[in-house]
Amino acid sequence: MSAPENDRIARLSAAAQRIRGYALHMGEVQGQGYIGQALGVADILAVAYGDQLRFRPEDPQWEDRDRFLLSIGHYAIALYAALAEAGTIPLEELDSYGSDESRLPMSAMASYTPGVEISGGSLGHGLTVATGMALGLRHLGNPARVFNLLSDGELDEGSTWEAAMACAHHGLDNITAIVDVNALQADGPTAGVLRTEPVLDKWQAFGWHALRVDGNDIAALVSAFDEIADHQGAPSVLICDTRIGCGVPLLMEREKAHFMRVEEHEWQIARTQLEEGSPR
Ligand SMILES: Cc1ncc(C[n+]2csc(CCOP(=O)(O)OP(=O)(O)O)c2C)c(N)n1
Ligand SMILES: [Mg+2]
Repeated sequence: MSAPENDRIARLSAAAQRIRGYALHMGEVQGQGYIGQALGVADILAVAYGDQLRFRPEDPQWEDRDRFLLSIGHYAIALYAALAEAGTIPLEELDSYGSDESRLPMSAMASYTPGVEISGGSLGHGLTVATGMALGLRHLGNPARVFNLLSDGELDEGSTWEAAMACAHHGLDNITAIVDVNALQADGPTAGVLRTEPVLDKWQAFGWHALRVDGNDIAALVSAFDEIADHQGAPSVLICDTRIGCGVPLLMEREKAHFMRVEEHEWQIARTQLEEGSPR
């Protein structure tokens, strides 16, 4: 790898670790939350916000911005951490996470938070909204791109596949779906709730340019996103296999990881493990 490329990976890896740190901090404010997912998608968000998206942190409504749509409202903690790293949300504001007067509710809501494009909660709607936005931008001749981060649980929803068909039909190459395959849902392992594999083949069959990478490998993410940015004529999907709790072994080992409660004495252990750069 060339020296500038090494620098790029090192810079994004450091950003991902800070995003993990911010997520842990917010988790500690509430004592619980969707912390495992945030640690799992931190690398994806670091590359998206630190390398791929065109946006102005001080002007979240800039009309030429690339749109990043989080359809999984419960991953809000991950998005706030990324927006703090990007400079859209002041770092001090993370202390208010989840409190009554806060702009940072536990489930993402567009009207509350700068940089949050859509409200989440009801799963399976992000890609439908993204489709409309991508069509609208193309109609206006606006070169901005639309990214949608969705979960493997959202692949259970018919609306996701309806949108997938529409994107391919309209040749929306300004749209990139990112699927967080953490192999988990609220009711247990994805494979047991509703089998979604082979995920790559399904998106390809729906007419998408589809890639699959280790979603906790920054170098792999960067090269996949670069390839997608150059791809024309069809929508792209980046399927990311991620590890819940990545970077913090204590939390990776939790049995029921969908919603984590972390004991008071465990936060220090989690922080230390993250700072030590524990094996992932
Ligand atoms: C339409 C809809 N159905 C059900 C739910 C309840 N629900 C909340 S989170 C969740 C799990 C979905 O899977 P995924 O997003 O992959 O979960 P995770 O990886 O965070 O465990 C479910 C079913 C919902 N929010 N929306
Ligand atoms: Mg999941």
